[in-house]
Amino acid sequence: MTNYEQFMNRALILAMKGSGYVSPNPRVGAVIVENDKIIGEGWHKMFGGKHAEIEAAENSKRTDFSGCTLFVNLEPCSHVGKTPACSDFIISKKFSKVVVASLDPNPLVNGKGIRRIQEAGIEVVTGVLEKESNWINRFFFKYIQKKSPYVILKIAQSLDGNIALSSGISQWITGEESRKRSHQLRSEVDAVLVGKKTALLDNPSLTVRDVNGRNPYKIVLDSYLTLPLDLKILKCDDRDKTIICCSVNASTSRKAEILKLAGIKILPVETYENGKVTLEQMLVDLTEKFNITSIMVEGGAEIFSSFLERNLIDEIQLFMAPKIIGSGIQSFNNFKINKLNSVANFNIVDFDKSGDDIQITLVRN
Ligand code: AOF
Ligand code: ZN
Repeated sequence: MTNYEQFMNRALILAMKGSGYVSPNPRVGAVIVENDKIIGEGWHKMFGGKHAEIEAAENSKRTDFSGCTLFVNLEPCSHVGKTPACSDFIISKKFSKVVVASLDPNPLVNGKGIRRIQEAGIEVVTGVLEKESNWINRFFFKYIQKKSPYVILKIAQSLDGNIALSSGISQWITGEESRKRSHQLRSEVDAVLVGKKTALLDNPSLTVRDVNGRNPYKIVLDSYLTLPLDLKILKCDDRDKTIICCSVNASTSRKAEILKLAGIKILPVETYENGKVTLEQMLVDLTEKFNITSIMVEGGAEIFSSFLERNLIDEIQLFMAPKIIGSGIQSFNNFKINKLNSVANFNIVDFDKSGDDIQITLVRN
Protein backbone atom coordinates (compact mmCIF):
# COMPACT_ATOMS: atom_id res chain seq x y z
CA MET A 1 0.00 0.00 0.00
CA THR A 2 1.21 3.50 -0.82
CA ASN A 3 1.07 6.22 1.81
CA TYR A 4 -2.01 7.64 0.11
CA GLU A 5 -3.73 4.26 0.26
CA GLN A 6 -2.86 3.77 3.92
CA PHE A 7 -4.41 7.07 4.96
CA MET A 8 -7.44 6.49 2.74
CA ASN A 9 -7.80 3.02 4.22
CA ARG A 10 -8.00 4.65 7.65
CA ALA A 11 -10.69 7.00 6.31
CA LEU A 12 -12.66 3.97 5.08
CA ILE A 13 -12.39 2.26 8.49
CA LEU A 14 -13.70 5.46 10.13
CA ALA A 15 -16.49 5.74 7.54
CA MET A 16 -17.75 2.27 8.48
CA LYS A 17 -18.42 3.47 12.04
CA GLY A 18 -21.41 5.36 10.69
CA SER A 19 -23.01 2.09 9.47
CA GLY A 20 -26.71 1.96 10.19
CA TYR A 21 -26.87 5.53 11.51
CA VAL A 22 -26.21 7.77 8.49
CA SER A 23 -28.64 6.39 5.94
CA PRO A 24 -29.87 7.66 3.50
CA ASN A 25 -26.56 9.54 3.57
CA PRO A 26 -23.29 7.83 2.58
CA ARG A 27 -20.65 6.43 4.92
CA VAL A 28 -17.84 8.99 4.99
CA GLY A 29 -14.57 9.12 6.93
CA ALA A 30 -11.83 11.79 6.89
CA VAL A 31 -8.21 11.93 8.02
CA ILE A 32 -6.00 15.03 8.22
CA VAL A 33 -2.28 14.44 7.68
CA GLU A 34 0.71 16.72 8.29
CA ASN A 35 4.26 15.54 7.58
CA ASP A 36 3.03 11.96 7.18
CA LYS A 37 1.35 11.99 10.61
CA ILE A 38 -2.38 11.93 11.36
CA ILE A 39 -3.34 15.06 13.30
CA GLY A 40 -7.13 14.66 13.15
CA GLU A 41 -9.78 12.17 12.12
CA GLY A 42 -13.55 11.92 12.05
CA TRP A 43 -16.56 10.40 10.38
CA HIS A 44 -20.16 11.24 9.53
CA LYS A 45 -21.84 9.88 12.66
CA MET A 46 -25.54 10.25 12.03
CA PHE A 47 -28.03 11.48 9.46
CA GLY A 48 -28.35 15.26 9.74
CA GLY A 49 -25.08 15.44 11.70
CA LYS A 50 -21.75 17.07 10.84
CA HIS A 51 -19.92 15.82 7.79
CA ALA A 52 -16.72 13.81 8.18
CA GLU A 53 -14.40 16.65 7.11
CA ILE A 54 -15.72 18.95 9.85
CA GLU A 55 -15.49 16.19 12.48
CA ALA A 56 -11.84 15.56 11.53
CA ALA A 57 -10.95 19.26 11.65
CA GLU A 58 -12.60 19.69 15.05
CA ASN A 59 -10.84 16.59 16.34
CA SER A 60 -7.45 18.05 15.40
CA LYS A 61 -8.10 21.19 17.49
CA ARG A 62 -6.43 23.28 14.76
CA THR A 63 -7.84 26.27 12.92
CA ASP A 64 -5.31 26.68 10.10
CA PHE A 65 -4.48 23.70 7.94
CA SER A 66 -1.83 25.09 5.58
CA GLY A 67 0.67 22.34 4.83
CA CYS A 68 -1.96 19.66 5.66
CA THR A 69 -3.58 17.04 3.40
CA LEU A 70 -7.18 15.97 3.86
CA PHE A 71 -8.06 12.37 2.98
CA VAL A 72 -11.78 11.78 2.52
CA ASN A 73 -13.45 8.83 0.82
CA LEU A 74 -16.24 10.89 -0.80
CA GLU A 75 -15.90 14.10 -2.77
CA PRO A 76 -16.48 17.02 -0.34
CA CYS A 77 -19.94 18.48 -0.82
CA SER A 78 -20.60 21.79 -2.58
CA HIS A 79 -24.16 22.36 -1.41
CA VAL A 80 -25.66 23.82 1.71
CA GLY A 81 -27.88 21.00 2.98
CA LYS A 82 -28.44 20.13 6.62
CA THR A 83 -24.88 21.37 7.07
CA PRO A 84 -22.76 24.03 5.25
CA ALA A 85 -20.71 23.04 2.17
CA CYS A 86 -17.53 21.13 3.07
CA SER A 87 -15.67 22.43 -0.01
CA ASP A 88 -16.04 26.02 1.25
CA PHE A 89 -14.86 24.93 4.68
CA ILE A 90 -11.76 23.28 3.17
CA ILE A 91 -10.92 26.43 1.21
CA SER A 92 -11.43 28.73 4.20
CA LYS A 93 -9.22 26.56 6.41
CA LYS A 94 -6.39 26.71 3.81
CA PHE A 95 -5.77 22.98 3.29
CA SER A 96 -2.83 22.35 0.90
CA LYS A 97 -4.12 19.17 -0.67
CA VAL A 98 -7.26 17.02 -0.76
CA VAL A 99 -7.22 13.30 -1.60
CA VAL A 100 -10.55 11.73 -2.55
CA ALA A 101 -11.62 8.13 -3.24
CA SER A 102 -15.06 8.42 -4.94
CA LEU A 103 -16.91 11.23 -6.65
CA ASP A 104 -20.30 12.04 -5.10
CA PRO A 105 -23.05 10.97 -7.56
CA ASN A 106 -25.55 13.24 -5.76
CA PRO A 107 -26.67 15.71 -8.51
CA LEU A 108 -26.26 18.52 -5.96
CA VAL A 109 -22.52 17.74 -5.82
CA ASN A 110 -21.37 15.52 -8.74
CA GLY A 111 -17.93 17.01 -9.44
CA LYS A 112 -18.81 20.54 -8.31
CA GLY A 113 -17.17 20.02 -4.90
CA ILE A 114 -13.83 19.07 -6.43
CA ARG A 115 -13.99 21.81 -9.06
CA ARG A 116 -14.59 24.47 -6.44
CA ILE A 117 -11.59 23.30 -4.36
CA GLN A 118 -9.33 23.18 -7.44
CA GLU A 119 -10.43 26.64 -8.55
CA ALA A 120 -9.30 27.93 -5.15
CA GLY A 121 -5.80 26.68 -6.02
CA ILE A 122 -5.82 23.56 -3.82
CA GLU A 123 -4.38 20.36 -5.31
CA VAL A 124 -6.90 17.52 -5.58
CA VAL A 125 -6.04 13.85 -6.12
CA THR A 126 -8.95 11.49 -6.94
CA GLY A 127 -9.49 7.75 -7.30
CA VAL A 128 -7.41 6.53 -4.33
CA LEU A 129 -9.02 3.23 -3.16
CA GLU A 130 -12.00 4.15 -5.30
CA LYS A 131 -13.20 0.57 -5.71
CA GLU A 132 -13.18 -0.04 -1.96
CA SER A 133 -14.92 3.26 -1.30
CA ASN A 134 -17.58 2.61 -3.96
CA TRP A 135 -18.22 -0.74 -2.29
CA ILE A 136 -18.88 0.71 1.16
CA ASN A 137 -21.25 3.26 -0.38
CA ARG A 138 -23.02 0.87 -2.75
CA PHE A 139 -26.36 1.46 -0.95
CA PHE A 140 -26.04 5.24 -1.30
CA PHE A 141 -25.05 5.01 -4.97
CA LYS A 142 -28.06 2.82 -5.85
CA TYR A 143 -30.37 5.11 -3.88
CA ILE A 144 -29.10 8.28 -5.58
CA GLN A 145 -29.00 6.79 -9.08
CA LYS A 146 -32.11 4.58 -9.09
CA LYS A 147 -34.28 5.88 -6.21
CA SER A 148 -34.67 2.25 -5.24
CA PRO A 149 -33.01 0.21 -2.47
CA TYR A 150 -29.94 -2.00 -2.90
CA VAL A 151 -31.13 -5.59 -2.50
CA ILE A 152 -29.03 -8.24 -0.75
CA LEU A 153 -30.22 -11.83 -0.53
CA LYS A 154 -28.87 -13.55 2.56
CA ILE A 155 -28.98 -17.30 2.14
CA ALA A 156 -28.01 -19.83 4.82
CA GLN A 157 -27.87 -23.14 3.05
CA SER A 158 -26.41 -26.62 3.05
CA LEU A 159 -23.66 -27.78 0.71
CA ASP A 160 -26.32 -29.18 -1.58
CA GLY A 161 -28.30 -25.95 -1.78
CA ASN A 162 -31.08 -26.51 0.77
CA ILE A 163 -32.31 -23.82 3.14
CA ALA A 164 -34.54 -26.23 5.11
CA LEU A 165 -35.58 -29.83 5.53
CA SER A 166 -38.67 -30.80 3.54
CA SER A 167 -40.64 -30.29 6.79
CA GLY A 168 -39.60 -26.62 6.74
CA ILE A 169 -37.23 -26.89 9.73
CA SER A 170 -34.17 -24.69 9.16
CA GLN A 171 -32.79 -23.90 12.63
CA TRP A 172 -29.90 -24.19 12.32
CA ILE A 173 -28.17 -25.11 9.09
CA THR A 174 -25.24 -22.71 9.41
CA GLY A 175 -23.13 -22.23 12.54
CA GLU A 176 -22.76 -19.55 15.19
CA GLU A 177 -20.14 -17.47 13.38
CA SER A 178 -22.32 -17.23 10.26
CA ARG A 179 -25.30 -16.18 12.36
CA LYS A 180 -23.17 -13.51 14.02
CA ARG A 181 -22.11 -12.22 10.59
CA SER A 182 -25.76 -12.10 9.52
CA HIS A 183 -26.50 -9.94 12.54
CA GLN A 184 -23.62 -7.67 11.56
CA LEU A 185 -25.22 -7.34 8.12
CA ARG A 186 -28.59 -6.59 9.72
CA SER A 187 -26.97 -3.77 11.68
CA GLU A 188 -25.74 -2.21 8.42
CA VAL A 189 -28.82 -2.42 6.20
CA ASP A 190 -31.89 -0.22 6.53
CA ALA A 191 -34.34 -3.12 6.43
CA VAL A 192 -34.64 -6.89 6.50
CA LEU A 193 -37.43 -8.60 4.61
CA VAL A 194 -39.10 -12.01 4.85
CA GLY A 195 -42.05 -13.66 3.18
CA LYS A 196 -45.24 -14.72 4.90
CA LYS A 197 -44.28 -18.39 5.16
CA THR A 198 -40.95 -17.62 6.80
CA ALA A 199 -42.64 -15.24 9.24
CA LEU A 200 -45.07 -18.03 10.18
CA LEU A 201 -42.70 -20.99 10.23
CA ASP A 202 -39.63 -19.43 11.86
CA ASN A 203 -41.36 -16.66 13.83
CA PRO A 204 -38.14 -14.59 13.55
CA SER A 205 -37.54 -11.42 15.57
CA LEU A 206 -35.30 -9.93 12.82
CA THR A 207 -33.37 -7.90 15.40
CA VAL A 208 -29.63 -7.31 15.82
CA ARG A 209 -28.13 -9.56 18.46
CA ASP A 210 -24.57 -10.75 19.27
CA VAL A 211 -23.11 -7.56 17.75
CA ASN A 212 -23.51 -3.85 18.51
CA GLY A 213 -25.84 -1.87 16.30
CA ARG A 214 -29.37 -0.70 15.88
CA ASN A 215 -32.32 -2.74 14.64
CA PRO A 216 -33.30 -2.31 10.97
CA TYR A 217 -36.87 -1.99 9.72
CA LYS A 218 -38.58 -5.40 9.62
CA ILE A 219 -40.57 -5.92 6.42
CA VAL A 220 -42.92 -8.80 5.78
CA LEU A 221 -44.76 -9.59 2.55
CA ASP A 222 -48.30 -10.64 3.38
CA SER A 223 -50.47 -9.86 0.35
CA TYR A 224 -53.78 -10.72 2.07
CA LEU A 225 -52.87 -9.76 5.67
CA THR A 226 -53.44 -13.25 7.01
CA LEU A 227 -50.56 -13.40 9.51
CA PRO A 228 -51.57 -13.94 13.18
CA LEU A 229 -51.05 -11.01 15.53
CA ASP A 230 -48.94 -12.93 18.05
CA LEU A 231 -45.86 -13.20 15.82
CA LYS A 232 -42.70 -11.67 17.31
CA ILE A 233 -42.36 -9.01 14.59
CA LEU A 234 -45.93 -7.85 15.25
CA LYS A 235 -45.72 -7.95 19.06
CA CYS A 236 -42.25 -6.50 19.64
CA ASP A 237 -41.67 -3.16 21.42
CA ASP A 238 -40.31 -1.43 18.34
CA ARG A 239 -43.17 -2.49 16.07
CA ASP A 240 -43.29 1.02 14.61
CA LYS A 241 -40.31 -0.36 12.64
CA THR A 242 -42.40 -3.24 11.26
CA ILE A 243 -43.80 -2.71 7.76
CA ILE A 244 -46.31 -5.12 6.20
CA CYS A 245 -46.55 -4.93 2.42
CA CYS A 246 -49.98 -6.04 1.25
CA SER A 247 -52.40 -5.65 -1.65
CA VAL A 248 -54.29 -2.36 -2.03
CA ASN A 249 -57.52 -4.25 -1.22
CA ALA A 250 -56.18 -5.77 1.98
CA SER A 251 -54.84 -2.37 3.06
CA THR A 252 -58.40 -1.11 3.65
CA SER A 253 -59.55 -4.19 5.60
CA ARG A 254 -60.41 -4.33 9.31
CA LYS A 255 -57.24 -6.33 9.93
CA ALA A 256 -55.24 -3.47 8.46
CA GLU A 257 -56.94 -1.07 10.89
CA ILE A 258 -56.10 -3.32 13.85
CA LEU A 259 -52.47 -3.55 12.77
CA LYS A 260 -52.20 0.20 12.27
CA LEU A 261 -53.72 0.82 15.71
CA ALA A 262 -50.97 -1.40 17.12
CA GLY A 263 -48.42 0.95 15.53
CA ILE A 264 -47.47 -1.31 12.63
CA LYS A 265 -46.95 0.31 9.23
CA ILE A 266 -48.99 -0.93 6.28
CA LEU A 267 -47.71 -0.38 2.74
CA PRO A 268 -50.37 -0.92 0.05
CA VAL A 269 -48.88 -2.23 -3.20
CA GLU A 270 -50.47 -3.10 -6.56
CA THR A 271 -50.40 -6.84 -7.26
CA TYR A 272 -49.23 -9.02 -10.14
CA GLU A 273 -51.82 -11.20 -11.88
CA ASN A 274 -51.11 -13.96 -9.35
CA GLY A 275 -52.30 -11.68 -6.54
CA LYS A 276 -48.81 -11.17 -5.04
CA VAL A 277 -47.47 -7.69 -4.39
CA THR A 278 -45.48 -6.09 -7.20
CA LEU A 279 -41.87 -6.21 -6.00
CA GLU A 280 -40.67 -3.38 -8.27
CA GLN A 281 -43.30 -0.95 -6.96
CA MET A 282 -42.79 -2.11 -3.40
CA LEU A 283 -39.06 -1.33 -3.57
CA VAL A 284 -39.56 2.14 -5.01
CA ASP A 285 -42.25 2.92 -2.42
CA LEU A 286 -40.06 1.72 0.45
CA THR A 287 -37.43 4.23 -0.64
CA GLU A 288 -39.90 7.02 -1.26
CA LYS A 289 -41.97 6.60 1.91
CA PHE A 290 -39.39 5.33 4.41
CA ASN A 291 -36.02 6.44 2.96
CA ILE A 292 -34.94 2.80 2.81
CA THR A 293 -31.73 2.51 0.75
CA SER A 294 -30.85 -1.13 1.43
CA ILE A 295 -32.81 -4.30 2.12
CA MET A 296 -31.55 -7.70 3.15
CA VAL A 297 -33.96 -10.40 2.01
CA GLU A 298 -33.79 -13.32 4.43
CA GLY A 299 -36.16 -15.82 2.85
CA GLY A 300 -37.74 -18.07 2.11
CA ALA A 301 -37.30 -19.92 -1.14
CA GLU A 302 -40.40 -18.45 -2.79
CA ILE A 303 -39.28 -14.90 -2.06
CA PHE A 304 -35.70 -15.63 -3.20
CA SER A 305 -37.13 -17.09 -6.43
CA SER A 306 -39.38 -14.08 -7.06
CA PHE A 307 -36.52 -11.60 -6.59
CA LEU A 308 -34.35 -13.65 -8.94
CA GLU A 309 -37.10 -14.01 -11.54
CA ARG A 310 -37.67 -10.23 -11.60
CA ASN A 311 -33.90 -9.59 -11.77
CA LEU A 312 -33.98 -7.50 -8.58
CA ILE A 313 -30.96 -8.91 -6.77
CA ASP A 314 -27.88 -6.68 -6.45
CA GLU A 315 -25.89 -8.95 -4.15
CA ILE A 316 -26.00 -12.38 -2.55
CA GLN A 317 -24.46 -13.18 0.82
CA LEU A 318 -24.27 -16.94 0.75
CA PHE A 319 -23.46 -18.81 3.95
CA MET A 320 -22.87 -22.44 3.11
CA ALA A 321 -22.57 -25.14 5.77
CA PRO A 322 -20.64 -28.36 5.07
CA LYS A 323 -23.82 -30.38 5.56
CA ILE A 324 -25.77 -32.47 3.09
CA ILE A 325 -29.54 -32.51 3.49
CA GLY A 326 -30.68 -34.30 0.34
CA SER A 327 -34.19 -33.61 -0.80
CA GLY A 328 -35.16 -30.57 1.24
CA ILE A 329 -36.25 -27.07 0.25
CA GLN A 330 -33.84 -25.58 -2.26
CA SER A 331 -32.92 -21.89 -1.96
CA PHE A 332 -34.52 -21.07 -5.32
CA ASN A 333 -37.19 -23.78 -5.32
CA ASN A 334 -39.67 -21.87 -7.45
CA PHE A 335 -37.24 -20.59 -10.07
CA LYS A 336 -37.28 -22.38 -13.42
CA ILE A 337 -35.44 -21.79 -16.69
CA ASN A 338 -35.59 -23.73 -19.90
CA LYS A 339 -32.33 -22.71 -21.55
CA LEU A 340 -28.87 -22.75 -19.98
CA ASN A 341 -28.00 -19.46 -21.68
CA SER A 342 -30.74 -17.72 -19.69
CA VAL A 343 -29.16 -18.75 -16.39
CA ALA A 344 -28.71 -15.96 -13.82
CA ASN A 345 -25.03 -15.04 -13.56
CA PHE A 346 -23.29 -13.49 -10.58
CA ASN A 347 -19.67 -12.59 -9.92
CA ILE A 348 -17.90 -13.85 -6.82
CA VAL A 349 -16.31 -10.76 -5.27
CA ASP A 350 -15.18 -12.33 -1.99
CA PHE A 351 -15.12 -15.56 -0.01
CA ASP A 352 -14.13 -16.28 3.53
CA LYS A 353 -14.25 -19.12 6.06
CA SER A 354 -17.02 -18.38 8.57
CA GLY A 355 -16.51 -20.80 11.47
CA ASP A 356 -17.10 -24.22 9.90
CA ASP A 357 -19.04 -22.63 7.02
CA ILE A 358 -18.01 -20.56 4.03
CA GLN A 359 -19.30 -17.04 3.27
CA ILE A 360 -19.40 -16.09 -0.40
CA THR A 361 -20.20 -12.55 -1.56
CA LEU A 362 -21.64 -12.32 -5.06
CA VAL A 363 -22.81 -9.34 -7.07
CA ARG A 364 -25.03 -9.11 -10.12
CA ASN A 365 -23.16 -9.50 -13.38
C1 AOF B 1 -19.43 15.23 2.55
N1 AOF B 1 -19.04 14.70 3.74
O1 AOF B 1 -19.41 13.38 5.51
C2 AOF B 1 -21.05 13.41 3.83
C3 AOF B 1 -21.42 13.94 2.56
O2 AOF B 1 -28.11 16.95 4.18
P1 AOF B 1 -26.63 17.04 4.34
O3 AOF B 1 -26.12 18.44 4.48
O4 AOF B 1 -26.10 16.15 5.46
O5 AOF B 1 -25.98 16.52 2.98
C4 AOF B 1 -26.12 15.19 2.60
C5 AOF B 1 -25.41 14.94 1.29
O6 AOF B 1 -24.02 15.30 1.42
C6 AOF B 1 -25.41 13.48 0.86
O7 AOF B 1 -26.52 13.18 0.06
C7 AOF B 1 -24.10 13.38 0.09
O8 AOF B 1 -24.25 13.89 -1.23
C8 AOF B 1 -23.19 14.31 0.88
N2 AOF B 1 -22.58 13.57 1.97
N3 AOF B 1 -20.57 14.82 1.96
O9 AOF B 1 -18.76 16.12 2.02
C9 AOF B 1 -19.80 13.82 4.41
N4 AOF B 1 -21.86 12.56 4.50
ZN1 ZN C 1 -20.05 17.85 3.26
